[in-house]
Amino acid sequence: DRVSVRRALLSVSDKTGLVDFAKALAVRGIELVSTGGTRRSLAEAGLAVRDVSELTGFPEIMDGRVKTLHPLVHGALLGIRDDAAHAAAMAEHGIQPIDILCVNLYPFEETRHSGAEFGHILENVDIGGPAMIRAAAKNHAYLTVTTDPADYAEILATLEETGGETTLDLRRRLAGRAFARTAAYDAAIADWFAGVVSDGPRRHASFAGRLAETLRYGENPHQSAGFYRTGDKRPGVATARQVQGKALSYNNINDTDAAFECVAEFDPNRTAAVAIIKHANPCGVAEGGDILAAYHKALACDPVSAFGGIVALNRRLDAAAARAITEIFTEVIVAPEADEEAIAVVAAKKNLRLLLTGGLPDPRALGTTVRSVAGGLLVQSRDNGVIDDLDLRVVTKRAPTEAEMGDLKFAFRVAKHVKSNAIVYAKDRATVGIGAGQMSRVDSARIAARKSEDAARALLAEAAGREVAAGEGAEGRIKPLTLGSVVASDAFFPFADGLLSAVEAGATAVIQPGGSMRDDEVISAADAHGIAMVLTGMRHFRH
Ligand code: 93A
Repeated sequence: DRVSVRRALLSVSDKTGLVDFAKALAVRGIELVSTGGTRRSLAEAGLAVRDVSELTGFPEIMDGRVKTLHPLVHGALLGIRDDAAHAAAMAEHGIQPIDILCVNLYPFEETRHSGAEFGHILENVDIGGPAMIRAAAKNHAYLTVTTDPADYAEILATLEETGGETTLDLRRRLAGRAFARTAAYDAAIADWFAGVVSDGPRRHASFAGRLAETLRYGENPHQSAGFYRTGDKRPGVATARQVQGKALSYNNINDTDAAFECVAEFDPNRTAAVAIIKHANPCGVAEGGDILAAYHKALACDPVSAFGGIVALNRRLDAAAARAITEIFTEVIVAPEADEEAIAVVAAKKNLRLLLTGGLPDPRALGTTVRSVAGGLLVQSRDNGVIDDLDLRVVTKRAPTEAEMGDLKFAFRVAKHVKSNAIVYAKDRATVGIGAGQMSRVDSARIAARKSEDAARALLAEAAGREVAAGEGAEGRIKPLTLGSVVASDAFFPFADGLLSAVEAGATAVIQPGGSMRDDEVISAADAHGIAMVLTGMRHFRH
């Protein structure tokens, strides 16, 4: 997978580091070929460099609009060297292979934001550069491509280490960066057009992907919105089949995604699981022997919030579960599959959206998440941390019992999908109190506990109703569901107060990442109350 380098083509608008890079190549005996302005810079620095028109036998024309767009250049970039026919074509047409392509593009982005007029900005749309970059990146089995002066040192270091060769690893990494660069460049052009030429909802087209659907509105009715698909085939809201119901709204799509990603944390071969989501936060998640049992347990956590929620299942929707779910107003049901009978049950609720995904996403899969900030995008790798893969450390005198440990893992799995600060109480593989999105962790803990009291009261009222009908009484039996529960925190407790408020609510074991300056204080507080505590070493912030 090593390729020795004999010829480099350099054509750059940003001349940063150019001369030093070219000099280092020349010292290695690498031949330099260049376009007009780049060639002049190199020649002025005293380097021997051939003009690309010498290579092609064709002059730069049309003010440079056509300078490298020539079969002798693109043949040199695209020819498969190990292919006999390609090699023969190269020989026949006198195509001299290029081993390093160093191109950075006309400064479209800078020009666009410089206040220049339309024609000048348009002239700064590079055509030949991206064509060469994409050709070289495609043919990275042989070529090294760089679009950024920041890469030069890395290339030179590899040449140095190998005595004048490039490695497949280097070429592949640089090819990836090159495609990212041309993608971003084209996105900037599309975005510029969108701001100049009004073309309805397609104005969002600068974001990655294809417009799949124009939505009625965004998060609020005064916001326009579209749904873009990236082409990623993993099961989820973007690839699901909508069996019935009204068109999905912006908020439905966002919440359904949150719901399905959450329930996918639970391996369907191990357990049935249900997640009920409101405003992108779980208001009840549970495991159960079957989907119906899991749904009842999930609903019990916060039946008030579940009204108008999104219900996600990790297994096939059956008729019994469909009947239970359709008893209360639900916006969306999302599941890998559904029985015919279940589909018929859901059909009675005309507006209810039923989405079938054909499978579950892999929580461990790599991926990227993107969000916009004023003037930019924040990009990060997907949170694919899974508790089963973590080294759990018991730090208290008392270790969790087996039952507590099962619930602790369950709660931490859920906490990953709750907006920070996240506090999740769980018992018998069901959430019994969820505190989400608070600025203080203590508040999240208190809210979760209070919600669990409300849920207990609701359950009691329901039981009382039944028992009154049966001539019995249910007075005086109210017990917050958090009594004897465990608690998960998405990030460490900065002070002991958050932990103490969980103790007050009746939790007997705690799971959290650890890593606070005051871990010792938090651990002592746990020991003082006979609480078992487990550290995960991994944080699950979600904002
Ligand atoms: O005008 S182009 O779209 N047509 C071309 O054939 C072409 N070849 C290279 N732009 C083209 N380039 C671009 O010229 C490169 O991407 C680079 O940004 C610039 C370098 O030109 P010079 O060496 O004359 O400064």
